[in-house]
Amino acid sequence: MSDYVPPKVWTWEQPSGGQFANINRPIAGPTHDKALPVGRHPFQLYSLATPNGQKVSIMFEELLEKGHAGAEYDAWPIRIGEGDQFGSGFVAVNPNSKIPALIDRSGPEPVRVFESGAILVYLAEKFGEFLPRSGPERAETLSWLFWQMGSAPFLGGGFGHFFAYAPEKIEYAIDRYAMEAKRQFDVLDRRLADNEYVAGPDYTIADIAIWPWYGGVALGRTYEGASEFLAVHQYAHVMRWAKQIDARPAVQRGRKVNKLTGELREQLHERHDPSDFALRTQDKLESADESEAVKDDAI
Ligand SMILES: N[C@@H](CCC(=O)N[C@@H](CS)C(=O)NCC(=O)O)C(=O)O
Repeated sequence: MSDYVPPKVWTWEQPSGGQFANINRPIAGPTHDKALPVGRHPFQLYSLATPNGQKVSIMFEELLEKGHAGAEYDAWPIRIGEGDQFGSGFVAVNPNSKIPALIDRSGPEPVRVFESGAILVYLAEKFGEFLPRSGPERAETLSWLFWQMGSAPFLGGGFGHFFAYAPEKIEYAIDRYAMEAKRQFDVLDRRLADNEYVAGPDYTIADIAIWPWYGGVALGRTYEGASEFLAVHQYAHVMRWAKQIDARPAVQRGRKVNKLTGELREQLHERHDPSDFALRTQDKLESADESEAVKDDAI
């Protein structure tokens, strides 16, 4: 038991400890001037291959897979461990200083979109894909999309943080969030018992949002030891769905975009063209930096 007694007023006196403490601040806004790079496509994505970042690169790759050439995009890595999210250019696109953030330059004025859920809806509406246009199917898809937005912070910021990243293992916190994470897996499992995809018979932006988080844990890719600790094999329908989505070519490409860590053949630091996925030349592999300070798998 800790003997910590909270003071009357909290002050920011020391780093909190734990992984990622260096990027946590109690204030918003830019810390430095830095313009964002701009490529040749209408869509400019500023991101990193965390679960939140993967959602958008998977969405772009799925749109391209469906033949929407207008969905070509440039994807630039935002090194959140080095504070890129606090640069003036990035804050102008997302005042919340978190990846992913998007600029659509296809119209007369650039349009900024931040928050992964908002970006998925924006792209789904623009291309008429992965989100039913009306009726109960649309309501169901949006319900699960917003379920992810409200639930995943308990899986990531709660369970993942205290299980994997906190400076000490606190039983109370791990118990509290393991309980909630398992409850959420059960919610998904019951839904997927009767439905091929989360929103029903069709693959939608709800799957695209939920899979990087819950599929990542189910497939043992996120938070080392978590899949065993949470006994994810109990959720047979989630496992079936996670593997099914993992096999999609667009998902396999999208996971690599802006990935700075892990196996070199899984990394694509910048994406500007479909051929970038094939261009894993020896030069690129040799110049890739394996010693990135921040893991980009899940924060
Ligand atoms: N609700 C946001 C969450 C985005 C988010 O938490 N991004 C993290 C990486 S996964 C980030 O940029 N963290 C940097 C920071 O907190 O400074 C979304 O869905 O887009």
